[in-house]
Amino acid sequence: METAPRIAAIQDISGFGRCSMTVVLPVLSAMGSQCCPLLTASLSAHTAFPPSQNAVFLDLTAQMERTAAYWGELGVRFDAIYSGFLGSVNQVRIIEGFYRQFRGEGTLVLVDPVMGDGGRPYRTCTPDLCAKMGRLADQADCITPNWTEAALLLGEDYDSRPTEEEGIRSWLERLSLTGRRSVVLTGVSLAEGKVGAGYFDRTTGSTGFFMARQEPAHFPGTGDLFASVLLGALMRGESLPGSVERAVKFVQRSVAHTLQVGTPPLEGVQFEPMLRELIR
Ligand code: PXL
Repeated sequence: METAPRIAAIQDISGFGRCSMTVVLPVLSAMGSQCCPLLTASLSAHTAFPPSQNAVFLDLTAQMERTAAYWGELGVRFDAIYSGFLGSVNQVRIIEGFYRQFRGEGTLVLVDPVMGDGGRPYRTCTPDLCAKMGRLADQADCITPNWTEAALLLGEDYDSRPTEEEGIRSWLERLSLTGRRSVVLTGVSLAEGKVGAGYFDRTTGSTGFFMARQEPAHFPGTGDLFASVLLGALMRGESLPGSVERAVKFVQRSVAHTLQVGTPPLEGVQFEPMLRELIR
C-alpha cells in the first residue's frame, strides 16, 4: 500500500467563514494527502467580517516554533510545505527555519502569498509583512498569487496590471524569477465572461491559461480553495497544467453552486457537496 503524501499546512484557523485551514484540511484529505496543520493564528471568523471587541485573533507564533521542534524530535518528514495566511511578521523567520529543518530533496514548497484582494492589502497585512511575504515566496517552488498579490510581489501598481495575453505572460515570467519557480496567477480573464488562471511551469518553461465561466459574484476563501486543490492534484502526480485545470473547474463549480443556494458571500463557498468529485 502506498502511504499518503504528507503536507505541513501553515495557515490560520478561522471558526466562521470558510477559508484557510477549514478549506485546506478537507480538500487535501479528500484528495488523498495527509494534512498536518501548523497553525499561525486562531480567529473567531475571517477578517472580512465586521470588526468587534469580541472578535478573537490569537497569534500562535510562539507555538509554531515549539511545534516544529517537537515534530523534529518525532522525526516527521514532509512531501510538501504549504503556507498561506500568516498571523505576524515573525512567522516568516520561523517558516524559513521550518524549511531548513524539513525541506528535503523532493519536498515541494508552495507559498500562497496571502496578502490582499481587489487591489488592497488585508487589514492584518502590514507593509513589513508584505515585504517579508515576498522574501518567503522567493524560496518557493511554486506560488499562487492573485492580481493584488502579484502586483505587490513585483512592486507594480495594481491598476497597471496587464489585460492582454502577452502582458500577462510577461508578468508570469517575471514572477517565475527567471524560471526558478512555478507560478499560478488567479483571477485572470482574457475574454468577457471567462475567468481562470495563468501559469508558468518551471519544469517545461512554458506559460499557459485555463479558463472557466465567470460567475457574477466574489467570495472570500476561493484563493485557499484554489491553492488546496492545485496542491492536492500535484501531490497525486498530476502535471501543473492539469492541476491548474482541476483547481479552476472546482472553484467555478463551487461558486456556481453557492450562488444557486444563495448563502451570504462572507460565509464563503459551499464546496462540501463537491468534495466527492475530488476523490479518486
Ligand atoms: O482567504 C484568505 C484569508 C485567510 N485567513 C484569514 C483571512 C483571509 C482573508 O480575508 O481573513 C483569517
